[in-house]
Amino acid sequence: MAFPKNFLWGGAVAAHQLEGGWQEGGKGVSVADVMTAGTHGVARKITADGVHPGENYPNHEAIDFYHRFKEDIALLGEMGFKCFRTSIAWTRIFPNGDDAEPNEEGLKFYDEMFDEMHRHGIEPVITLCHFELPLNIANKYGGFRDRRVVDMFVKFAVTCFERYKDKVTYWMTFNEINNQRMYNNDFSVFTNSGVIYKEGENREAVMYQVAYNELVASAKAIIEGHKINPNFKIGCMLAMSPTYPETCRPDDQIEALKDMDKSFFFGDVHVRGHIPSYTKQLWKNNGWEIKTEPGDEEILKAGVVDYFSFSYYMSYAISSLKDNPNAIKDLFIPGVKNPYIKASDWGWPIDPVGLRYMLNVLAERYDNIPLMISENGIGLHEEPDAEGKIDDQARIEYFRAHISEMKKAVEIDGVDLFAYCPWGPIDLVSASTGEMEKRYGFIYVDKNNKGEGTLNRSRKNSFYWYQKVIASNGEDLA
Ligand code: BGP
Repeated sequence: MAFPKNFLWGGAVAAHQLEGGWQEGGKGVSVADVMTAGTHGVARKITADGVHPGENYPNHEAIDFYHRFKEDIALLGEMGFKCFRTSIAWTRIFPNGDDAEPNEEGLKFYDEMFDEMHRHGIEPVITLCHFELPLNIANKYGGFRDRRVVDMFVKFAVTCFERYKDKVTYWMTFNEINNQRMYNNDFSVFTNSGVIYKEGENREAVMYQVAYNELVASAKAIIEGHKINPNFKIGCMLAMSPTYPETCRPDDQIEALKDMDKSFFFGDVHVRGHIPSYTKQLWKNNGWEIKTEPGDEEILKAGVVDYFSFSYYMSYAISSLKDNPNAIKDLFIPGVKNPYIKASDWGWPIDPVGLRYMLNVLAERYDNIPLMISENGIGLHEEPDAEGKIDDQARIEYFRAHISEMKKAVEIDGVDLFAYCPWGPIDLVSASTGEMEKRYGFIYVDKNNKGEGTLNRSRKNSFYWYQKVIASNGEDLA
């Protein structure tokens, strides 16, 4: 058998993409609540000054998990989930981020949710900050530009650790913390760090400052978490897409190496506990003074992660040639088109072998650290047929190919993989486009991009397929 007996098969979501109830239970407004719906190629609008009448804010209701979590968790239980990754909306606990006391109603909500998971034998895997910072932190403090926000995050983390210390073992600090490496993209710094750029400032330097502050915040939270419960497993979460050189042209190798370093910076600090020399050199070459505080070095060193988790959706290809005709013009996909692989309807390259490659790279770089695939999946256009059935063969094929590669990484390459959480086991709001119709689920939710629909849930064909995969511990992929 390739996978260990206690392998955690599950799925992953984030609070803002499925809960809804954006003004219920004392919840404050988050950065996700002021993002309108976009479409492929049209970025979501950020209305940081508040909610504008007449705009469509898909996260306000999302799929109403806030009221339906029992029914939804029962469906995940029926599929045989061993774990379920979701996040705690910071604004349910500290509505403004800088509140003196936590909101008891918000804390109770997650108590009930975690109890419900345990009733179904599902282990919660909890992200503390998944693109849903309190909007007040973005507007009043400039997000993580302000060092005081580090302590606000740590206070939030400690509140959660203390409250749920007997219900949650697996934690992660910041979701896809390395997305902001694409510093020119307004979406990533806003969702990662609550940052809105100012006219004329050096975006890359700002990004490194906020990233630095977040890495310190993460390390501090990990140190505190281990004091609260030494059995906690606290990890990081990065979006890991291998960057391949377009050709064997030596300059393409350098481009690919430098591109991967932008992500490894985050992973290296999380795992190795210090700023890597190549990043220090980059800061020096550019004359950027990243503000640090006395004691930070010790904090980074002590607050290293227990495991490394990553999302895997695609690989990139990169070229050293300027004006390369194969260049991809997409907000989220750098580089050039890879002629050897196909892409999804949203242009996301589909590369199962890249997953095995990434697992190997991480295992080798970080001395076989325990790994979790905390997201993986494909967004598809889907509609029920006349009998209400959804035959999502393309999803089954996507997962079959990815799990097969993951199996090779475990069985042949010996990587220490302990969990697999496909993204969006139930249809939810897309993070990048705000669409409902970019569907990832094994479970269909009746709601369209305009927000119309009954919100009824139904099982797609992949529901039964994944159920079988879990029951056979990954042996039966037929
Ligand atoms: C990751 C995020 C998720 C999620 C997923 C799919 O970047 O961590 O929140 O949404 O990607 O992306 P999308 O929803 O844009 O298709």
